[in-house]
Amino acid sequence: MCELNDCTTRYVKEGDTVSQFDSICEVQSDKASVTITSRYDGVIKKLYYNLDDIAYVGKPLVDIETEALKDSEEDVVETPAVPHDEHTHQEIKGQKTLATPAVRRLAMENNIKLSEVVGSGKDGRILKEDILNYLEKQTGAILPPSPKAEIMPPPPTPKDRTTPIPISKPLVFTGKDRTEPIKGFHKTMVKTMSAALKIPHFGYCDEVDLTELVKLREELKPIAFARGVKLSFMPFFLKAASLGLLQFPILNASVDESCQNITYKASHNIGIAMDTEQGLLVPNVKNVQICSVFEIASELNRLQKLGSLGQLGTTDLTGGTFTLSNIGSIGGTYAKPIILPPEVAIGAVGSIKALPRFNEKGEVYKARIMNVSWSADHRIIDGATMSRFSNLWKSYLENPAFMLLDLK
Ligand code: CAO
Repeated sequence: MCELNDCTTRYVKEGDTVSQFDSICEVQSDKASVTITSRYDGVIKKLYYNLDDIAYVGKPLVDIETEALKDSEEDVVETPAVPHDEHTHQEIKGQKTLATPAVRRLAMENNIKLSEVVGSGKDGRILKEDILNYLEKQTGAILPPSPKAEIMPPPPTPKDRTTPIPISKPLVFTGKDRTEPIKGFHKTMVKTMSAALKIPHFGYCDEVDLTELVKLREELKPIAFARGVKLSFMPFFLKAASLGLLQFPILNASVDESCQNITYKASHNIGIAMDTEQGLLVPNVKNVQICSVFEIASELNRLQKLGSLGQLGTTDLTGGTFTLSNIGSIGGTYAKPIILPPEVAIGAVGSIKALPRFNEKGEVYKARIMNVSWSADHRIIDGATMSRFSNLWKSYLENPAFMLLDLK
């Protein structure tokens, strides 16, 4: 069967002049998204697809009339299979030009060749500022800030998220049903979740008192921030899970289709369910067992930034061995998480809420309570194991100092 890619952004229209390596469009498969660049200098004669159309791999994408072929025929750029690697790289005369699609768009809108701009970002990445500086030098013009700014605003707090969500498109009641194809990353969700249906899920829930962790994070947050990293609760949840997985390796395992063999994974590549504009994505933090809480936070920041830009690559999205889902950053108390095969366990946490609880002396205090819901593959994991793992995870989070004893 032919692979399909969805056209998600188009940078050119018919009649536009393009140079080699100029961006033509972005396409997205169920694995990754990629910017397609022109192989020729010439004029766009025909576009074969509209935005959101499905482009077929190997079929024409655009016709480009080149100088050499002006009086004969046009060259064709075909839809490539989306590669499974980083997709913000572009080869120019043996050199790589690094820039996000938003920066490429800005350059294109101002007729600037990326190859002429010196990038001030990491590894020579071209930033929005570099384009603006270049333009200022060329024309003396200062561009107003683009609505699709490169610097992302801070992510919304849960409070913001629970306020009514503005509707970008006015809802027009047509009275007619609407059918649309399932595309891009949603196709992955269909495949993964259909496969997950074959797994007999065992569910287990508990509540965790995060009063101490809330205090600790308040202390550490400004320190991490001063070192350029936003410290949420997730890095602690991941580290505590990894310490637990060292004691219960069956939860960080995979089982073959016929259930004959279990493979215990050496790495704790912990996936994080991420709510992005493209839908649910689950990138993973690699080797959590050898990372500090700060390193996990830094990696999570990187994944969140890429997720918000729609730029998560295949390396980040594959190889997970265990998953945590923080649905509580949006809302809710309980969940029924679905295992991502070939993994065998997943946890979902709800919102941290201020609730009355009793201390050891029987006095009521204001506790910070979060619920956790685990699902485990009951073919190879029994309820007692799940419960013991959960108790250990919970004890690390309720008494963060315990973690110190086991941190390497
Ligand atoms: N309860 C209360 N506050 C929470 C919280 C929770 N469960 N989770 C996060 N917060 C707080 C954070 O601490 C942070 O607060 P500060 O601004 O004071 O630092 C703020 O909310 C924003 O956090 P965040 O969401 O940016 O970061 P995170 O590391 O906590 O979560 C991520 C990252 C990717 C898990 C989250 O953004 C997300 O996408 N969650 C949705 C997951 C999802 O869709 N799950 C369903 C999967 S099945 O379809």
